[in-house]
Amino acid sequence: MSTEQIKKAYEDAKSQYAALGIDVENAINQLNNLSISIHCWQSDDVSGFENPDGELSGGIQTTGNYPGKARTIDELKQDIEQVIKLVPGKHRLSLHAIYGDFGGKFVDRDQIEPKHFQSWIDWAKKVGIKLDFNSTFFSHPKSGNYTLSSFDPEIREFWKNHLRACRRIAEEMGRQQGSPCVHNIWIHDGEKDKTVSRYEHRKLLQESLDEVLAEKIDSKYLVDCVECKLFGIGSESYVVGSHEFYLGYAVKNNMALTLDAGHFHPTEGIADKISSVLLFVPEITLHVSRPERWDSDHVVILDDALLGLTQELVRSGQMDRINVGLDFFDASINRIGAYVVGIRSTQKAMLQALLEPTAKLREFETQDKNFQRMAYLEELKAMPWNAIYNYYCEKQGVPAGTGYVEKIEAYEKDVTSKR
Ligand code: RNT
Ligand code: ZN
Repeated sequence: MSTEQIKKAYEDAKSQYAALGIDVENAINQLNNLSISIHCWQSDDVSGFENPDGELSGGIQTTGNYPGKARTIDELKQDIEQVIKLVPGKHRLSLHAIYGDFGGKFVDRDQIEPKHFQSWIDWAKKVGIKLDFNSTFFSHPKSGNYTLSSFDPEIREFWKNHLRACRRIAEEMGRQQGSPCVHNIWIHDGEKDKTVSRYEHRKLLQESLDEVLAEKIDSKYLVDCVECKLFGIGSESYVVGSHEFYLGYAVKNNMALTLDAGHFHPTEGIADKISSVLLFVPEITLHVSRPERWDSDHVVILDDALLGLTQELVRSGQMDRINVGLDFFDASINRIGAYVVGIRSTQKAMLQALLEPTAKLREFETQDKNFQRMAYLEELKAMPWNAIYNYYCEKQGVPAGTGYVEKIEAYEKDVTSKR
């Protein structure tokens, strides 16, 4: 696509949207304000740098063995730098605790400190992105079925210390970058089969969290979130940190809740949860993901679930209380390609939602004109939103259309295929 073609298609699309009363430039500006928190773990199949050859546990699994995964911090940084060249806008990077710069030494999870992440903080400043953080409870000898909710007080203590350490690291990131670091807490605690002590473990989880979160940290620097889940591999029957548990916990403690698109019943989406949850918690963090029949963490594509979600985000009018993060990992295809498609599809869904004549639709709704509402929603699907996205890419100096494919092929030839 030439610049001319992009411009022409944009002007045409702009006038079509203007006829519906939509200000396209305003939509582009709002899309440009959306900083997506890019998860670091698509680059290396969730291995991290604590023990890169160790086994993944906690129910997290990657399938595929596509060549070229990042093996070092430098390779990961290089990959992320490549990704951000191929997507418009300014984004964030979400690190897990196992991605620290441990200088080739083994540093146990209860011993990690801000200094192990200083090189990340410096790099992020250099490339102009902000960081988010995740404590890592999985893939460790002390994380069997239970961590913070274990009956064993020593195991609980170890993980409480990990959580304390992670909060301090995230706080330091937030302080140095001048933007709160979103710290996500996800634990895999649970069991494969019918569990009898459900209340007891949940009570322990509540106590562990209460104890650690009692250390108050300024929300200028740190936003803690808790992520719920219905089931995982190896925890099919019982997950301690269920939706009810964390929704209750977040509401009671006035803290942020993380909703992962793959963490509910297979036919249950997260879109309709947004407008309820926002009434009761100060912030929501999203893990935008694509469950294919289960919490499979497929690469995000522009599907109905994603569009339904972004529509609810935009319609809520509360974007300043919503952190949009990604959570997928596919080891079977080019990993840079996976990132770029996932990010761009999230943006495209967001843009479509921003290009909706919501006021008009609400007017139909209040007048009981439900056929009219349906007709507009149907027609909107085929509006030329992609011409607006291409124009946005062009303006930002990143490839429009399929232009990123050849860039990724070139990067594969020059970089990842040589790993
Ligand atoms: C697992 C959760 C969690 C992880 C990441 C790696 O089911 O979704 O968010 O995917 O922390
Ligand atoms: Zn998640």
